Amino acid sequence: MASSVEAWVDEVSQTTHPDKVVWCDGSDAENERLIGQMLSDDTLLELNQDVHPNSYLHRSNPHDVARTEHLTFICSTTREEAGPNNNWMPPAEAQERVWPLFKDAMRGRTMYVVPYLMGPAESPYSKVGIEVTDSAYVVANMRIMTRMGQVALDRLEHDGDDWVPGLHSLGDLSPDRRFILHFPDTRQIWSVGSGYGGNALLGKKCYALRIASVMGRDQGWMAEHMLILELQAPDGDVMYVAGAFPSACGKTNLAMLRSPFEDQGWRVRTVGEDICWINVGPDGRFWAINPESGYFGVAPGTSYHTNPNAMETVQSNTIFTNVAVTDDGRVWWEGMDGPVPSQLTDWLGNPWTPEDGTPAAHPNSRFTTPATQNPALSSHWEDTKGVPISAILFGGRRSTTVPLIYRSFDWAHGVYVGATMASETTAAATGAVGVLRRDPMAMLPFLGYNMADYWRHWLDMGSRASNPPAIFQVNWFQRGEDGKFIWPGFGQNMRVLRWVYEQVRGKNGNSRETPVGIVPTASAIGAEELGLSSQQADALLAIDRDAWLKEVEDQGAYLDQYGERLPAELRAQQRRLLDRLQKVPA
Ligand code: GTP
Ligand code: SPV
Ligand code: MN
Repeated sequence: MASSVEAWVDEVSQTTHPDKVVWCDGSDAENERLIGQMLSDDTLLELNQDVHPNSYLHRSNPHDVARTEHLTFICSTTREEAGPNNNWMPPAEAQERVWPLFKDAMRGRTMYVVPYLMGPAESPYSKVGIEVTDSAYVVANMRIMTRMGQVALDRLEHDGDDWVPGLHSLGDLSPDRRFILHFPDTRQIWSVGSGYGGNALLGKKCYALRIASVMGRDQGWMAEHMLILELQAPDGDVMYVAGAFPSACGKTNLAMLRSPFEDQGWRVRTVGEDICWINVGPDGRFWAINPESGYFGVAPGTSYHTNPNAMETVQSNTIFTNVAVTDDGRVWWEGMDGPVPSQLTDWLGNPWTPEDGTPAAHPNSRFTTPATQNPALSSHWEDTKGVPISAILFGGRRSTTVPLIYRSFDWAHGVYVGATMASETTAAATGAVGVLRRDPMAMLPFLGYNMADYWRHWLDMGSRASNPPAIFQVNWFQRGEDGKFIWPGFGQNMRVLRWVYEQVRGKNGNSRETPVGIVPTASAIGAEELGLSSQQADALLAIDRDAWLKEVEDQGAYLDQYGERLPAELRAQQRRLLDRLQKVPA
């Protein structure tokens, strides 16, 4: 044990005053003890153990069901370092306003010290964190989501003082006394007042994205909100694709896609489904690792029809949060296969019938499940040097304007596409759902510094790589006049991946150039086979000049916020896009 860890734990307990301090080793015995304890104090409820072996239900506080972005802050020395993309709190104010919330916060509670490793055990890119928490539920989730215990302590022997402290307390769970703070200069995390997901599992968004993005900027690598998938072509050729989609916009589902063309040899396997750390390799390519070891996935919409691999993964050893439950102890959520049960207990613990008209499972209900249970897990998911990325997909929820897929012309154009992407908000964060907002690289809620500097970093990373990935934008979420999604999505996204593969491998037929980028033909995505009308295929792939003129204007206004810090290259890309669109006859 590094003495720096002991000193910090000591210091924290002198403020939080726990009744007991438990150093977690991540063992089965320890986990069983914690589960037993959580069953007895109702933190966990037992599910039908024949159907869901070693799986449990947790109902969170009803006011604590998603990330709270308005209570999330970057505590850099100056406001400019945090940028217009972040809430900023000066470190002195954090000390004054937030530190007192930790005073005596753990009286009557146990303080767990959780050492964890983000990334594969032997990878040079993996990093250690220590989370101190008074929530046993957080410990049980961290055990699934990270490599916890001895493996992290072993790593600490090598890395010495290079670890990130994360202090977490449930506090009183009131949103009025909830803060999620990140100190980029000292690389520390404080989180109080929430026990939910990205607010409380500090290895995930707080470390692996917000703090790691700052480390990546300083050390020449990238921490991204991306899935990583392995795509296999019929001749056995393998390609790795990364994808940045905002929260609840389809990363887990794409990473776990079961191909409808498996009999022809087109397959997808999962490397990661939420976070990706990228280094430039000696061969000039981007090499990516998945720092996590489990999936914290959105439950609603998951079914044997949409995502059979996920359904098989969550069969056992899974913690379900805020889902509904049947009278015989089976989990249920909206979108699950089969008829809607005539009665359930909803996510709040109340009796529920379909006539109630409310969702039985919370829209942001989740499963926490080990990656190793995924039947489609890539055999390379723990490769110490990572996997080489050939394509990056940027995607969001756009009812209109953005086509199913297009390819950018080059790296700088691709960075522009990522920098200006927008998406309709989802239940993954508290606040209004369905509101269109710019969410650059799907990192708006997850970047630890000024977005303009991040774009500069992206441009630089592309120059450092002699062979950077091709960049695409995707949109599974265009709606027709009936308000329904036009594209079938899920497994059928394989058709889009197939076109991506052909593009990257230089088979450039089946496409046409537009002012926005390179778009597939309707036959390349099998529009006819899917029974789409020519009108629907058109809507999926067309570039509406007037809509795009508005879009580009709005993109420009968004970039303006970053003032002098905005890389000139992005402004130039915006002008060129506008120019190309204006040349199209009205
Ligand atoms: P986070 O874990 O919040 O980062 O979300 P995510 O990006 O991993 O999204 P996820 O794959 O969990 O999907 C979120 C929601 O979108 C779920 O309800 C899915 O069923 C739905 N979804 C995913 N892929 C598709 C798709 O291709 N088409 C449609 N229509 N819905 C999709
Ligand atoms: C997201 O919101 O992007 C998630 C879920 O992956 S949470 O861990 O709660 O941030
Ligand atoms: Mn996510």
